[in-house]
Amino acid sequence: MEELSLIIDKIRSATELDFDDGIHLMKSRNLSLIGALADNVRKKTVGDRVMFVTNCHINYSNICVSKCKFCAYFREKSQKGSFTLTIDKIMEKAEKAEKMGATELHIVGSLNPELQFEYYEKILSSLHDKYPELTLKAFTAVEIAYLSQISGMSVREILIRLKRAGLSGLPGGGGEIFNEGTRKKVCPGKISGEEWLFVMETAHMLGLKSNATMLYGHIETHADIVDHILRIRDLQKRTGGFQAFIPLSFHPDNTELQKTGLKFGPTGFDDLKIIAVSRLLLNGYINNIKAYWVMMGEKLAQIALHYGANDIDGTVMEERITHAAGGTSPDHMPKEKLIHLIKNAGRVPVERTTNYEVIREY
Ligand code: V47
Repeated sequence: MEELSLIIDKIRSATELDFDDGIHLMKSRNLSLIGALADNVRKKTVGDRVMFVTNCHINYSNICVSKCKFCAYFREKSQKGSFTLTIDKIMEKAEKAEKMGATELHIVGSLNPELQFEYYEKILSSLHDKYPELTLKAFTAVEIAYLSQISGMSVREILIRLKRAGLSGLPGGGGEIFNEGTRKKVCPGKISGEEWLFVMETAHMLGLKSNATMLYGHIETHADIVDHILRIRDLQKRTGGFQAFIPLSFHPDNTELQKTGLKFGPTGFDDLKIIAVSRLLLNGYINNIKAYWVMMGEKLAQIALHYGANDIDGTVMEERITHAAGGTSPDHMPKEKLIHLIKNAGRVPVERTTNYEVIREY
């Protein structure tokens, strides 16, 4: 308790926490206290509602030149299991999702050198024409930067064209960990943290909202984690364009990092601490902290609702990235089950739109 007393005073007086406070929190083993502090901030900021979305993930391809060392999802074109979906196939998946009541399509894939910009534009325009009610949250900042690179258009032009084709906003993927040294070790083929933030800033300036993620539990340090969250906070102060922060719990199975000797991902203790520290560091700037049940597991994601999280993501319907890396959660979750998990945690389930408008309170 004493070790955190200065931080407790700051939280009580609504003073912004700084880098050193973040390190202090990360080093502390007093999870129950940190969790209680975060839970209290959560209650004051967003109350007892827990948000979820009826959504469907569509992965259009897994053929990728980035070859990140934490990723078990990508394949070479010649490898067994490689795939690229046709527009027709994507439409089929969207039809199924719409029939199941989805309000959001979460569309991400890979850096596939055989696909041209027009393919991405066509995905959006075809979906938007046929299903104008569906919100299209598509393509990470990394994919946007790649499209700029292969097409010669600026990031801004790419985003303007995709927005015109039906893009509503960007998912938060590809953030990984911003620190240059660590990033070079885990994803040397990917854009830098600065570039990721630049794409997000450009999107926000164009009125496209986005999420932000952080991949943790691999080789990063406490300083990397705090630095990552604070850089997101800094951008949020300028744009206000991030809707949610989503810490992603690393799954090592079938990854290059596992082959280099990294046997284990984060523990449950780490998962809950990161949720709580995220809530405390982002307090006043990003109101929605998401416990992504696919990566955390449904039971821990439920507990995370008492450690600062107020969002549990959605029905998902078809998940490939975590499952390729040994994830054991189901790849979809019926709405009724999400409602049950939230109610059982003593919270009020609220189905939301992608942009956090209330659809229905249960
Ligand atoms: O960018 C890849 C991560 C992300 C592994 O914005 C891994 O609403 C753990 O960003 N173990 C994609 N994580 C998922 C993502 C996401 C998910 C749900 C909601 C939203 C949103 C975004 O998954 C990648 C990468 O950071 N990832 N491999 C792995 N082995």
